[in-house]
Amino acid sequence: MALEINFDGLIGPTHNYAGLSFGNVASQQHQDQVSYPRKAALQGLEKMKSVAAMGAPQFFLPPIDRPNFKLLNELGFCGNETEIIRDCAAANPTLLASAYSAACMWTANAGTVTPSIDSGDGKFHFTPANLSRTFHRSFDHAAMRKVMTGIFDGEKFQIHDALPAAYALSDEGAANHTRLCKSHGEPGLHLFVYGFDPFDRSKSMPQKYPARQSSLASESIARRHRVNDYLLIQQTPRAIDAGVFHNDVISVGNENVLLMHEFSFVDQQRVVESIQDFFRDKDCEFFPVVFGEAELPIEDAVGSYFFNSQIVTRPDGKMSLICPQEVSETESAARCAESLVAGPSPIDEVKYFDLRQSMNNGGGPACLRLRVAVTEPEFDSINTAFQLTESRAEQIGNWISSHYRETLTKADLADANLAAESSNAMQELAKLLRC
Ligand code: SUG
Repeated sequence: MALEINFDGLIGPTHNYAGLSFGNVASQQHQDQVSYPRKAALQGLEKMKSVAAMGAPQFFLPPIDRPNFKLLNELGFCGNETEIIRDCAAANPTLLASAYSAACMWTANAGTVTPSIDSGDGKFHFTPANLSRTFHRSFDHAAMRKVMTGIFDGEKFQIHDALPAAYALSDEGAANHTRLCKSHGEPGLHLFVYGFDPFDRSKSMPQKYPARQSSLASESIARRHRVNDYLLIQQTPRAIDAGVFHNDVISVGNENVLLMHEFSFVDQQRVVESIQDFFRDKDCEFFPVVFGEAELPIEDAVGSYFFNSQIVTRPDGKMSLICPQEVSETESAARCAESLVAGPSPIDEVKYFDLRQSMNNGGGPACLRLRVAVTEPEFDSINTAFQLTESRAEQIGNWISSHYRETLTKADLADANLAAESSNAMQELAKLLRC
């Protein structure tokens, strides 16, 4: 027996809109708008509670302490915390916003997981993503590794260091990786989707926005995790230029279902055939669902985040599509969701969630969760402090309500009280998780 756990990122108290992600249309569109950290965190919590109620084990990853004073020290700001914030706000407000970023909430970028059943050495592997293409996220991997080591403790879990932080190895984790399988406990086929190949200039590249995932990073992770069965697939430059900065903005899979746009992958027909071969060998029906540009224009896919829906297998074996509310508000995307439910795949219901605060920074339901398939003995050795039981959800809800500000503006980041409040909130969370 095996099961798939969702690890959602608990949205941190400094959630703000600083427009830091070039190529992420929502982040750019909401630059300098007022953010609502309390609402953001409660929206994320509601989604977690609903998924847990559907019978899928739900855990969470705590936010990383922000602002990142270590970074600011390294970049030459010194004195006490109030002075550091004051001086950085005066010298470079964008740098201060980067140090305050709550982007670790999108745990689909926390790293890449290989379940033990899919690894040549029989171990569970995790590599934190170096996120070296986005400055404000590029310092999270060490803290992420520490958190994961505390949760997955023991010989059967191999928690690696992030890949070296080089352009040629830039890695954005599970957002560019999909595991397909007959059921979560059966061996899987891993789709590693990259945006650029640092060693092959003949491959087409996006012209407008940066490609984030390197093929060398994807290939290296597959190798170090000893992944038995995988495909390396190039994302279309056209999609990246339309604002698809991660593969999970244009494709989503679960077990034997894969939803794609017609512009998801280079050489898409060959990709689908290779997946079909995998499922034929396993004697399992495969459901590839391709949405064409005519029924779902790529701008609508990006605007609604239809493909960033989360597919959850329920205990009865059927699947639910967890969609952002924006899908129901986008005619073409809403029609695609309806046609999916009416079609032959195991997806038989759609649930809409208001995740607007995260969505405004380019993070939908699937961005907020990292999928972790484990065997039952592995599950039994995971640190359950991070499991979202009903009582834990209540504690976390109260913690959010008493420690988070209602609103945050760019100017608020220069207020040293925010740093003190955030640090206090993190200490209270640590206490709560210890008891
Ligand atoms: O890396 N946004 C994140 C969104 C990540 C979404 N994750 C997945 N697709 N899996 C990013 O672009 C916005 C930060 C800002 O603008 O302040 C940001 O980092």
